[in-house]
Amino acid sequence: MKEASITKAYEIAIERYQAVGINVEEVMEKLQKVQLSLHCWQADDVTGFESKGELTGGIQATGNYPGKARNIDEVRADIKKAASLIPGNHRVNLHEIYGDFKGEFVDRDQVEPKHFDSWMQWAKENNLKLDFNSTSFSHPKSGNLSLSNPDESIRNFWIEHTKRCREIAQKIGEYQNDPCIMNIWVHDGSKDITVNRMKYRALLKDSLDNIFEKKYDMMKDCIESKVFGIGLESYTVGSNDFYVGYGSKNNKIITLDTGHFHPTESVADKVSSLLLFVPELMLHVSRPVRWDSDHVTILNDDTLDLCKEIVRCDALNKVHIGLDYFDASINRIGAYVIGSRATQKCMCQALLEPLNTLRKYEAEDKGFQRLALLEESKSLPWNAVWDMFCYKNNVPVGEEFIAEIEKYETEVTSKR
Ligand code: RNT
Ligand code: ZN
Repeated sequence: MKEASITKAYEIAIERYQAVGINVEEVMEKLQKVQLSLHCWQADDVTGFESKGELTGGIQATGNYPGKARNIDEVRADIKKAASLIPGNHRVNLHEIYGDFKGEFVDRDQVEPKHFDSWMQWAKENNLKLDFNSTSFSHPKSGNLSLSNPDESIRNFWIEHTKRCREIAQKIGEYQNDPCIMNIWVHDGSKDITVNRMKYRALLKDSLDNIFEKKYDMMKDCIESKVFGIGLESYTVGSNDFYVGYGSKNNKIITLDTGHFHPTESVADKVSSLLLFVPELMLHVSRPVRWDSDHVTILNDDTLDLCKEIVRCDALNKVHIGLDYFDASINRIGAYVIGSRATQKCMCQALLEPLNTLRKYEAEDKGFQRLALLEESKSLPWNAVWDMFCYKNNVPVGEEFIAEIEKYETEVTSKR
C-alpha cells in the first residue's frame, strides 16, 4: 500500500478520534508495548522433538496441510517468518517437548536447563523473550491421570517433571532478564462417570503444593483449567473452580484459555473478578467452534470483548497474552499471522475506545448516550490506525502478508 494513502487515512483518523477525546499517538505507543506470546506448537501440530508419537491428552490437531515443521531448525525458521509479519516485539511460548535434545531421548523427569540453552541464545539473537510450559501429554506415562494419579510412582514422575520445568523457566528468566511465564496445564480427567472426584482433586492439590514449594524470582507460575478433553468428557480434575480456588489461595496466575469454557460463558467477564483475587492473568487466545477446537483466532466479539475488558480494567501490565490454537488444515505460518494480527487489531480497537466519555455518561445515568457512543465507536476508523501501526513497524500493511506467506510456502515449506 502506498505511504501517501496510509498517511492520509491516519490523519483523518487522528481528527475523528480527537473529537471523542482519544489521543491516537498515545494509543500507538501503548499498542507497541503489547507483547504476544507466540505458541511454538502451531508450527508442527503439537508434535515437539521428544518423540514422533501420537498427540494424546484429549487435544487434537486436525488436518494435514503440507509443510509442517519437522525439526527445531524448521520450527525456529517458521516462527521467525511469522514474527516478521506481525508488528511489534513478541515472545515465544515453548513446551518442554520442544527442548533441543540433539537426537537423544531425554525423558520428562530428566530434562534440564541445558536442553533450552540454544533456545535462549536463539531468542536473544532474534530479540524475542521466552515463556514455558510443562508437558503432561503424549507420553507413555500420560494415561488419563498425571499429577492426580493415585499411583505414587506415576504421580512423582510428573511432579519431578514439573519441578524441573520451573527450574528451566527460572533459568530462562534469568538469562533474558525478564520473568519467564510458566504455564501448567494437565489433561487429567475421566471419560466416564467417576465416583472419586474429591480424591483426584485432593491429589492434584497435594502435587501442586509440592511443586510450588520452591520459590523463584525470575519465573511466574500460571495454572490453566479446562471443561473437558476428548476421551475425557465426564470429569476434568483441573476444573475452573479448582484452579480459581487454588490460585486465589496461593497467589498464582490464572490462565484463561478462551476455548475452555462453556460456549455461552463470557471469558471477558472473568477478567475483573479474577484480578481482584489473583495477581495476574495469562491468556490463551483461541477460537472454539462448537468445542475446544483450537481454530485460528480471529477478530470477533469474543476476542474484542476480552481486549476491551483488559483495557477497561487498566490491566495491560497484569495480563500476559498468549495464543493457543493448532490448525493443521491451512498454511501454519499463515495461521500464526492471522491469529496474532487479529488479537492486535482487537487490542488496537480496545485502546481506541472513548472510555472517559463513556464513563462520564454512565456516571450521569445517560444510558442512551452511552449505547450510542459504543455503537458509533465500532465504526470509527480504527483500521487506519492499525495500518499505520503496521507501516511504522515495517511489516506488510493489510492483506499484503498473504503474498509473503505464499512466497515462503513456494520457497520453503512446500519442499519439506
Ligand atoms: C489444552 C490447553 C493447553 C494446550 C497447550 C498445548 O486444552 O489449552 O494449553 O493447548 O499447552
Ligand atoms: Zn491453552
